[in-house]
Amino acid sequence: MPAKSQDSTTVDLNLDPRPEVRHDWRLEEIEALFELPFNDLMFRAQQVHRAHFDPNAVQVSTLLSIKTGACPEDCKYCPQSGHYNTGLGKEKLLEIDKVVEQAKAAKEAGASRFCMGAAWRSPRERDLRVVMEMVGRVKALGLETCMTLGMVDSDQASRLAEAGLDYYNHNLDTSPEYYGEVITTRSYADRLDTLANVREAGMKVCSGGILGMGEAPRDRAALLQQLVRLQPHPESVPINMLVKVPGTPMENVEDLDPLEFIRAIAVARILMPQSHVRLSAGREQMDESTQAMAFLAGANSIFYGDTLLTTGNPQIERDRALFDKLGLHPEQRATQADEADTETALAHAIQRQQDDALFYDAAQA
Ligand code: SAM
Ligand code: DTB
Ligand code: SF4
Repeated sequence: MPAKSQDSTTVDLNLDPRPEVRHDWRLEEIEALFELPFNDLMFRAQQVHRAHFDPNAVQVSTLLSIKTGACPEDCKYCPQSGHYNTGLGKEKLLEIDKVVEQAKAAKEAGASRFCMGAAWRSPRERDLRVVMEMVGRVKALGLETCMTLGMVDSDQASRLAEAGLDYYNHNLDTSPEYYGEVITTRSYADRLDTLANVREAGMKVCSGGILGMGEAPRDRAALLQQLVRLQPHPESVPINMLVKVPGTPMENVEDLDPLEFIRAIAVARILMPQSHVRLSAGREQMDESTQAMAFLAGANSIFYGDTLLTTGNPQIERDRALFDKLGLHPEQRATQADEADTETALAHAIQRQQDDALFYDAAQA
């Protein structure tokens, strides 16, 4: 629990809101931010937020599970792990046309980014070819593209980048110290390797974690410290509140105080001033005031649409009403560079279709 007796007059609230972007935050410094009086922490987070972003703009992404269930990994939070019985069926990789249809609907509903997730340890060669084509087709709609497919090596990352993938999501999930309590089938170092491969390939990095998995306050600070060490900081930092799914080992874990969750968002905002911090999974279970506080703490991105990957998310109408109440608006992405990107993606998609047609003709001959 933060020290409630701290005299807020001792906290310097006139700090430069645009301090140098740092990667060397010490754990004690991060813990000290967590322990600030709540109002001081929120004030600082707002200062930093306003120095870098339109405070009323929220980036809007829509998620789609393109391959659901029967994952070989044992992540204790995850409804899609094949190790637990969560009643989720195993599905094949969705057809490209179906994915494009969903992406179009997401765009029409107001999303600027389309995130495609697969329950894989890492993509296999034949799947990679398919998802590369998906990227081109979705990007050609004028959407930013994001994928989360598990671990990728440098060759896979380069090919995804070449296909036009803008963002790759791979979460660190928790602190290095708590990690072993959550996942045993892939290591923290594996995750850092994937993030390095994504960065080296030139894609934008989306990486964050899950809170409310029974971790200690120090683990939340240590997770943020790991994220902040990445150079550059991840462009997108999803902060998920655990969605407790029956059948997973974490279904009965104790609730995290929502104020502790808000504190983590505020600290993430201060540590990574130029990143989009996403108020990610768990909004369905949050009241409007908690979500409003998360935006006040500097969250400026959400998942939008009735489902996340396999669990519920607020209905679109509810989110529209919340945005109206709070005077928020979706962040626009249209820049000339983006439009040029879209045209290139269209050209790549057409080229790949032609290549594939040749490939199949040759194989059938
Ligand atoms: N299989 C890939 C992987 O793990 O890299 C991609 C999909 S995985 C479902 C993406 C992320 O969703 C996980 O890293 C985790 O942070 C988040 N997630 C999964 N189940 C969750 C839950 N029950 N509550 C909150 N976040 C969850
Ligand atoms: C992230 O950090 N959260 C999203 C996305 N990245 C892929 C996933 C949340 C999944 C919640 C559980 C489910 O719907 O299956
Ligand atoms: Fe598989 Fe990803 Fe779920 Fe872990 S989080 S079990 S890797 S789908």
